[in-house]
Amino acid sequence: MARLPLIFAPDPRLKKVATPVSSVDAPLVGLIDDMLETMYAANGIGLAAPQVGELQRVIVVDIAGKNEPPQPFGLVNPEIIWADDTLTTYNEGCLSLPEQYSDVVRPQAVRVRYLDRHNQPQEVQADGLLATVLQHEIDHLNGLLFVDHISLLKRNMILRRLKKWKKAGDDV
Ligand code: GNR
Ligand code: NI
Repeated sequence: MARLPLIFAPDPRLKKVATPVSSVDAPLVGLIDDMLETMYAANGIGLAAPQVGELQRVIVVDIAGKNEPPQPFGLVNPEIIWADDTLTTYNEGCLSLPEQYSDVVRPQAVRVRYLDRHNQPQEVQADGLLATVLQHEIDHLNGLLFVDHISLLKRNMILRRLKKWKKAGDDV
């Protein structure tokens, strides 16, 4: 397993539509495990392959709390096949937009079809935080960030703050 370097907005790779995986093979399982390691190291609860520069339709999630056993989840070619009409608001963050947060409105529950690490089709129905994170990660596969769901004013504010954050880091 290896930790992969994260990329940050406005990297153009974060705006691309990722390619479907044709079959889940050993190298792809390796990518899933490296993404899980990268997510845990960054204290994230989700990670999409484009965030490590891999334009493939692969996401990982683990929303288990600090004092719970880990629940690693790898989803390949995830697809939302049902979304609740009821919406919910969550204060979202993103490893590609470090230290920036905003309320985002999304369906409060979704059903997702995907391939697991054994190349088997699976479905998961989720609500609450897991539903939010699954939608956030699937957005990444379609070139969308959480800031694409908020007002232009708030988006520009966040992108401007991020530029400052990057500059401060470069100066160290
Ligand atoms: O770690 C993360 N936390 C989070 C909090 C609220 C809504 C979504 C997320 S996902 C984010 C990790 C990430 O950027 N995944 O793409
Ligand atoms: Ni993200």
